[in-house]
Amino acid sequence: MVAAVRTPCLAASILLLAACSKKDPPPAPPPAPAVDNAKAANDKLIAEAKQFVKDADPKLRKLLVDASLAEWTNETDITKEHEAATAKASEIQSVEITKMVKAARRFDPVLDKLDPDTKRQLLLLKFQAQPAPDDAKQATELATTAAAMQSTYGKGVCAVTNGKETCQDIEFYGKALETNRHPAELLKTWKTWHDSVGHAERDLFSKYVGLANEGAKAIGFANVTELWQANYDMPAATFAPEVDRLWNQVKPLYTQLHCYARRKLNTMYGDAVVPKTGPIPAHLFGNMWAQSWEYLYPELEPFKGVAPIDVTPVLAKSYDAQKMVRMGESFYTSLGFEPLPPTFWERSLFTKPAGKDVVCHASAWDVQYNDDLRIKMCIKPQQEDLWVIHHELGHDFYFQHYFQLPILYQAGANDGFHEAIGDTIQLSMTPAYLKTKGLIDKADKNDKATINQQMKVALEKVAFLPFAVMVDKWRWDVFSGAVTPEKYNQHWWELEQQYQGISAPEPRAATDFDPGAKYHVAANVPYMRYFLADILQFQFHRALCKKIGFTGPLDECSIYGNKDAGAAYGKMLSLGASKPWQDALEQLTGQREMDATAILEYFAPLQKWLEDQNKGQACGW
Ligand code: X8Z
Ligand code: ZN
Repeated sequence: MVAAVRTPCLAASILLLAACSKKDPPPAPPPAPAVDNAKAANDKLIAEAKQFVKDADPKLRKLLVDASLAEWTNETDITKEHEAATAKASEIQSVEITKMVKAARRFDPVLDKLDPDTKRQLLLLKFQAQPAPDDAKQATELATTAAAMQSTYGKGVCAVTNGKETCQDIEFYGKALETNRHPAELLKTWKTWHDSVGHAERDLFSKYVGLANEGAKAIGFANVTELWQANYDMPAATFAPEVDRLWNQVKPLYTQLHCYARRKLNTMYGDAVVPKTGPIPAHLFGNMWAQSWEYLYPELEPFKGVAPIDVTPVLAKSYDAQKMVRMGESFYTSLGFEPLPPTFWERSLFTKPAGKDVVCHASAWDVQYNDDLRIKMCIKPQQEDLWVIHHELGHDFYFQHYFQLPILYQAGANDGFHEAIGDTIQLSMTPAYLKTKGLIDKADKNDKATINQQMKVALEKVAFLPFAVMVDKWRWDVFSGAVTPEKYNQHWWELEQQYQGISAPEPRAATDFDPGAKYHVAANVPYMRYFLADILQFQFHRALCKKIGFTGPLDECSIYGNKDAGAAYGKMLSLGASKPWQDALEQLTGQREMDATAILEYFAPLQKWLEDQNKGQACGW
C-alpha cells in the first residue's frame, strides 16, 4: 500500500485506486475509514510539502551562492580556469535544482490545499535556474557552452600577436560609435563587432538552444520559450498577447520619433545613406544595437541654444567612478533607504582592471544572497554611465530590501520590476535635481526647454521600446523551433525591421549571427524584462509622484529627498517575489495591470510636438 502512494491514479484521487488495479478488487472497505485514509494521506503530503520547502532553502542557498561566486570570479577576470569553474558550479546548480523540481512533483495533487507560502515557493522553484537535461553528458555540455558564450562576448574582438592574445571589448567598439558621424567608419566598427563577436557566438548558440530546450522539457515545459513565458503569474499563453497589447499602446509614439529621426538623418547624410522612406540603417544611431539613440541628441535637438542637459563636462572634470557611485547611493539614502554596506565599496568592480579581460556589461549582485551587494561596471565619467549606475543601484537596493526573505522569494515581483527600480529613480533626475547637485548650471523652465529635455529622455526610453520587444520575440521563435538555424539571422533582421523600422547596414549572410553581438543573447539573459521595465517605471513614477502630492507634469516631478515616497517604494521592494506581481503593483499604484498610459502621459508634450514636425510626412516604414 505504501508503494502505491506514488502511482498516478492515487495521485489523482485515492478513492479511484480500485479502478486502477488490474487484479480483482479486494472487498470494498467500509466507506468511513477510506475517507479517513485519504484525508490522512493528504495531510501527510501537505506536511511533507511544507517540510520540503523548508529543507530546500539552505540547499538552494548553497547552490546559488556557489554558482554566483564562481561567476563573479570569471566575469571580473576571464581565464580558462575561471570559466571552467563557472561551468562546473552552474552545472551542479542546474542538475541539483532540476532534481528538486522533479522531486516536488509529488506534491502536485495537494497543491491547491497548501498554504499560500508553500505553494508559491514550489511554483518559484521551477524558475531558479536553467534546468538541466536528463542526460548527464548534455547537462555538462549545456553548462560549458553557456560559460563559453559569456566569456567569448566578454573578451570581445581578439587577435594573437607573438603568441599572445589581446582583445578589445564592447567598451572600445561602443565608444567608437558614439560621436563619429562618418558612415563608412561607423560601418567598419559595426561590422568588426558583429562579424567577429556575433559570428563567434553562432555555433555555440545553436548548440545551446537544443540543450536548453532539453532542460526545459525535463521539468515539464514544451521548450525554453514556454518556460520563460510561464514566469509571470499568469498563464504562459497569455503573456505574449499582453506584451503585444502594451507595444500597441506605445507604437504611435515610437513611430513619430522614428519619423523625425529619419528626416534629420536623411538631411544629414543624404538619400544614399538614409532614404526618405523605409527603415533606417542600424549603424548610425551612436549605439551598437540602435537600442538607445541618446548620442544623436546634438543632431536631433529640437531647439538650439536652450539649456541642453549634458552632465558629462562636469563629470569629466571633477568626478571619478567612486564619486559617481556615491552620488547614486545618496539618491537612495535621501529616500530613507539604508546606505550600501561597507563590503559594497570593498568588493565591487568600478573600473576595468589593467591586463585582465572582464565582462564590462554592467550588472548588480548580491553574490551571497545575504546583503553582499556589489556592482560590476567599467565606469567612464559620462552621463550615460551615471544613469546606468542609478539603474544598477536599483537592483542592489531591491536586494537590500528582501535579502532576509526565504531564498525563493529573493527576486523581483517579476523580472521587469527588478529592471524598473533604478530606472524609476532616473525619471526623478530632472534638470532641477541635476542643478541642485551642481551637475548643470541652469535648469530653464519653458516650453522649449521641456521639449528638449523630453527629447533627451525619449532618445533613451522611447527609442528603446521596440528593440526591447524584438530581442525575445526572436528568441521565443528560436526556442520554440518556429525558426531554424539557417534562418536565425534573417529572422533577426525581419524583426528589427518590423518593430524598430531599422535595417542591416549592408546585406547579411545566413552564416552571420548578429543576435550574438548583443550581450543578453550571449549571456542567456531574458530580455522582455526591459520592455516591461520601460512601461512599469513610468507607472511607478506616476504613483510615487501622486503619493507625494505632486500635481504638475510628470517630467517635472522628482521624489529626491522624499521619505514618504521612499517608504511606499521600500514597502513594495520588501515583498520580493513573495506575492504575485499584480499584488505588488496594486500596493504601489492601485492598478493590477501593466499600463502604458503613464509613459504616454509623460511624453504627451513631445508626442504633440513630433506630430506637428512630422505633418505631411509618410511616417512608418
Ligand atoms: O543590461 C542592462 C543593464 C544591466 S541589467 C545595464 N540594460 C539593458 C541593455 O543594456 O541592453 C539596461 C537597459 C537595457
Ligand atoms: Zn538591470
